[in-house]
Amino acid sequence: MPSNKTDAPKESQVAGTQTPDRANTNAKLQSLEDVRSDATGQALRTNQGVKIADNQNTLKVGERGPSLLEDFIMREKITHFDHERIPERIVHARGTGAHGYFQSYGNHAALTKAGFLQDPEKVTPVFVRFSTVQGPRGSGDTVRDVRGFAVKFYTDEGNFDLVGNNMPVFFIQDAIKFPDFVHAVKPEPHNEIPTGGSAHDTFWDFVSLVPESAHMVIWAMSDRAIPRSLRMMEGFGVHTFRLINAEGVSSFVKFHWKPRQGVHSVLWDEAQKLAGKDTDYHRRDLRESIETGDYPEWELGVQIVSAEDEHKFEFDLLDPTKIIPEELVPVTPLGKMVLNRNPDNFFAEVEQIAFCPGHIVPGIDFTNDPLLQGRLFSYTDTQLSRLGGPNFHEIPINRPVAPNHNNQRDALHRTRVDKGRASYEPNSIDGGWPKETPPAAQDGGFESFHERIDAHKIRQRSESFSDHFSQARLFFQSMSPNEQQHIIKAYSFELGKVEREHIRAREVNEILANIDLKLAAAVAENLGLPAPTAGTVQVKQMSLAQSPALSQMNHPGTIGIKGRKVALLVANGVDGASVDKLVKALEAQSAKVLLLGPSSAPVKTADGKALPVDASMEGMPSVMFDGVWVPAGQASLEALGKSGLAKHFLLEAYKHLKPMGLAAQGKTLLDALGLQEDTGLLLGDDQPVFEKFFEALKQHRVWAREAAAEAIPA
Ligand code: HDD
Repeated sequence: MPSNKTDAPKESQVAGTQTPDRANTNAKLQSLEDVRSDATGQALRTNQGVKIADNQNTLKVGERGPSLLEDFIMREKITHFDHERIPERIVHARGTGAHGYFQSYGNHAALTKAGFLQDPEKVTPVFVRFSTVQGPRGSGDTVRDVRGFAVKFYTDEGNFDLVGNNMPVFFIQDAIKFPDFVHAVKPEPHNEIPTGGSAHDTFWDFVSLVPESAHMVIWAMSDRAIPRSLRMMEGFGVHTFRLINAEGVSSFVKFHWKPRQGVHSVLWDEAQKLAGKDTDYHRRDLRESIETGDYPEWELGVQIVSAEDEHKFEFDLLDPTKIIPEELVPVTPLGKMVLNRNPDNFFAEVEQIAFCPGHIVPGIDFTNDPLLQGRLFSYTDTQLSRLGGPNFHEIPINRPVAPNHNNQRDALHRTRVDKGRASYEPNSIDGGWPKETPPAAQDGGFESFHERIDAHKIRQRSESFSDHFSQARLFFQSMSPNEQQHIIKAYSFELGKVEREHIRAREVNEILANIDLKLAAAVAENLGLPAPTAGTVQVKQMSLAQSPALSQMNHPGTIGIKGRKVALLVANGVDGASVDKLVKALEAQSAKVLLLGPSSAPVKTADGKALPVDASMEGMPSVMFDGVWVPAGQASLEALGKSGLAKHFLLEAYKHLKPMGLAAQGKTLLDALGLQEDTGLLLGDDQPVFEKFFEALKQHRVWAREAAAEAIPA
C-alpha cells in the first residue's frame, strides 16, 4: 500500500512550473523543445524549404492531361507518405504513454549509490509506456492480456529503464524460450486469428506443455489481465535486481509500483464490450485524466533481501516465475512517480521510445536470472530493425539528460555532428578526450558488481527452478471467492475456444490439477471433461498458505473516488435541483460526472430550463462508467422507463456490479426493471445516501451482488 510518509515532497513543490528544483525536468523538456515544431503562422514548404503555391493539384500537361514526373513537390510528398510506417514492436505493439517525474522520499544511500535515489529535492523526468502484449498497434485496449509497464528515468547519471509488467512473474524461465512463447501466443500463422487474445490452440498447446508457465498463466486468467485503467495497475520489475551502495555492498531487490488509485479491474463481459464500444478505452482514460489535472501517481518500492539471505527462501531468487510474497518481505517505499504531461506527438514519443532492461546506472545491477540476461541483448537488437539503425538514442525521446560523448561514429540516421579529429581512444590529438571516469563512491564510472562465479559452462536448468506449481496454488488460494470464480470462468472461456480436446484435457489434468483440484474440477465441468482426482506431480508445500497482498480486494487505493466516472441519466422533465445536488456532492469528492440524455440534444428540466448533456446514452454506454445515478423528476423517470436504451444502461450497470442510485421517486422504475436494492443499489436524495454511494464506488464493484446479477442477460 502507498505509505503516508511525512518526508514525501508536497504536491505543490513539484506540480506546475514554480517548482524550486526542476533542473533535470527542464533539461529534458528543453531537449524536446529543440525539435518540437509549431507550424502556426508558417508558410507551407517542401522539406528543402521551398514555399508551396498549390497543395491541391499535381503538375499536369493541360487541365485534363497526364501528370509530369518533374513534379518534385508531389513526388516528395508521396514518397514521404509511402514510408510513414515503421515496423511495429514484435510484442507490446499496442500502447500509450505519458511524461512525468520521479522524486525520492529520502536519501537511500545505505541501499544504493544511484543519484536519483539520494535526494528528495531532485526531480527526475520520466516517460512511461503502457502496453498490451499480443495484439498489433490497432488492437483493443481491454483484451485479456498482460500489460507492459515500462519506465524510462532520465537521470543525471544516464537513462535507467525499468521495463516491467503489471504482473510480477513471467511465462518462461530462460530467454531462449521467448520466441517459442511469442509464436504460440501471437495470432496463428495460417489465419492471423485471434487479434489481441490468447484464447486459441497454439497458446494453450504451448503452456499446457510448459509447466513453468503455470504461475504466470493463472495471473493472466485473473482480473489483473483486464485492468479498469492503466492508472489502476500495479507494476513489477519481475526479475530480482541488485542495488549497490557506495561501499560496494549489494542487496537483492524486486521493484514494485503501487498505484495510489488502487488496483481495479473490469469484469470480463465489460472488457469484451469495451473492446468494441471504445477500442481506445485505456489510452483515452490516461490522456483525459492528465488533461484534467487528475495526475496518476505510483509509489516505487523495493523488497530488499540481503546478500546473506539469498538462499533462505523456498524458491530461487533468480527464477522469474516466482514472487517473494510481501508477507515474507514487505515493500519498502523509495519514492513516487507522477504522470503529468501528455505527449505532443504520439509517433515521436510513444512509438519511437526504445526501452532496454540493459539501460542501468551506477548503483543498480543485474542478477544472473537467465530471462533477464537474454533480455539484455534482445531489446537493443530489436531497435535496429524497428528504428532503422544503431543511432536510435539520438531520437529526442530516447536522448539522455546526461551527456553521452564517446567514439562511436556514423551509421544510419546519425544526426549529431561530432567535432574533432580523433574518434578513438587513447588519442593524443584531441587531448585524449573523451576520457574514462574511474568508479567512485559518487558520480564515478559504471562498475559491475564483482560477483565471484566458479562453474562449468553448461546448458542446464538449476534444480532450484523446478517447482512450478506451489506459487500458482498460493495465488489461487489467496484470491477472494469472487476472484476465484473469475479465474475459473477465464480458464473455461479460453479453453472453450481451443479446438483440440487433447489440449484442453492436458491443461486440466497436467496443469490445473497440480494447482488446485477444485479449480481443475470446476473448469473440467464447464468443458464437459471428467474432473481429475489427483495431480500429476508432487507439489511442494509452501510454508505460507495465503498471501493477502495478492488479492486486488486488498488494494482499494488511497484517494477515495477521485477520478471515478459516474453517469447521470436524464430526460425531459428532470428535476434540475436534484441534478445539481448530486453533481456538487460528486465533484466535492473529485469524481467525474457526465450527464447522459436520450440523444445528444439538451433536455428540458421540470422548470423549463435547457440542460445540456455530455453525450447520449448510446454514445457513452454504461461500460464506460464506474457508477450511475438517476436524479428525480417524474416525467424524466417515466421517459427513462420507456426507453430501451436507458433500461439497458441500468440493467447492464447492475450486471456489471456497479454502484447505482436513484432518487426516491425512482422506486417504480427499479421495480419495473425487476431490481432489488442492495448495498450498492440505493434509493434516496440526501447526503447519507450519497455517502453510501461513494463508499460503494470506493469498493469499485458491489461484489455481494455477483450471484444475483448472473440472472441478468448480458
Ligand atoms: Fe520484453 C518489449 C516487458 C521478457 C523481448 N517487453 C517489452 C515491453 C515491455 C516488456 C513492457 C514494451 C516496451 C515498450 O513499451 O516499448 N519483457 C517484458 C517483461 C519480461 C519480458 C516484464 C519478462 C520479465 N522480452 C522478454 C524476453 C525477451 C523480450 C525474455 C527476449 C529474449 N520485449 C522484447 C522485445 C521488445 C519487448 C522483442 C519488443 C519491442 C521492444 O522490445 O522494444 O525486444
